[in-house]
Amino acid sequence: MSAQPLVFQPAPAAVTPVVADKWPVDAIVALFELPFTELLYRAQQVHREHFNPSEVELATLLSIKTGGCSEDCGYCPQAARYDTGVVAEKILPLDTVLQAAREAKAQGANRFCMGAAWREPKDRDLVKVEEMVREVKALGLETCVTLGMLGQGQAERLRAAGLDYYNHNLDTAPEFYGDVISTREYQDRLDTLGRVRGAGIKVCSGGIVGMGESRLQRAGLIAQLANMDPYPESVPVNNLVQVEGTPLYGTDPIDPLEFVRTVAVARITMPKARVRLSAGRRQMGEAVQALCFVAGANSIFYGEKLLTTGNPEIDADRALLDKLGMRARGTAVDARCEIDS
Ligand code: SAM
Ligand code: DTB
Ligand code: SF4
Repeated sequence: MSAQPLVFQPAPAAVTPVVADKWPVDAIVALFELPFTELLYRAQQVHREHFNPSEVELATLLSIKTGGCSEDCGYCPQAARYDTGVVAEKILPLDTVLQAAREAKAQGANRFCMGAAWREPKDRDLVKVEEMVREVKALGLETCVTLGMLGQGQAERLRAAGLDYYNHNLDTAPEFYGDVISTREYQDRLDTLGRVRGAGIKVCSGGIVGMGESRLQRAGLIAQLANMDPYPESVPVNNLVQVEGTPLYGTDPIDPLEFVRTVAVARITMPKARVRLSAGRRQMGEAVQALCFVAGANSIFYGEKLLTTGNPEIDADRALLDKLGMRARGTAVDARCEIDS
């Protein structure tokens, strides 16, 4: 048998598999376009597969560093460049933070979220936040911080301090983002979320509606979140709190039923996430909040203040939950267990 001549074959080109998005934007728009009752029915079905529909998580916020921020987020009262009446303060001392966390726990909060008006934390600030995380966690509360963009190694430091969640919102769809913020890019936000995930911290990420975006852009925001692999464990849906002096003050508010639709679509596309009915509840009324719970919201900010603006009084929230026959997470005797994500 004659030897086969050696023929050099070019190495096959590296093939990068194209992974199709789990939730294409048009599929999300189609959900938004369902008849309202059909959409809420589907959302409630998905919700009941993974959660007890009568149970709600209570997350208390504290601004640990208020105002004087260098960024230009068009919604934010804490940006130094807007005249909103918010006075810049230094980072709070540890004992003030711990006092607030003890009070939150006494009021029945599950999670304590600490927010700072920074573009990104400096390393010397992070040392103080690490201490806060350790001590708040030791009180038996879940911990969350939102400090802006994280640099190399910072997420790992927070994780080592015991941090459970990092909040960093995408805020809106990529194509509307530039209308709202110019001092950092959408990709910067995605990079920070990648660092948080990479460090083993649970991701809390959502956005704001009612900033003048279109329905397509609301669907675009949800597509960004729902197509992350894995999607965030916590998804805050904020309704813009309009603050005089910010560029977005005076924007036409979103139709309340469109807000409810947004919550329902978040629930359907991210079935195991905690969907938080976040900022804007004070302006919302009880009936719209009740619809949001039917649509699958199962977390709220709890306590009379968000970061710088108002939130419903604790007594009003207790009365609302009572009226709806709902209970705080962890307090129900017969609570069906959450299915871990
Ligand atoms: N400075 C950090 C950052 O921007 O990532 C953390 C604090 S910042 C105040 C956290 C989030 O609060 C923002 O990303 C935005 O989604 C939300 N937020 C700020 N002002 C708001 C407003 N007026 N209405 C609704 N949500 C708001
Ligand atoms: C989130 O999604 N909403 C919260 C929290 N994460 C940090 C902040 C809402 C801020 C509302 C305006 C204010 O009170 O300053
Ligand atoms: Fe600064 Fe955060 Fe407000 Fe933007 S949202 S201005 S980064 S505090």
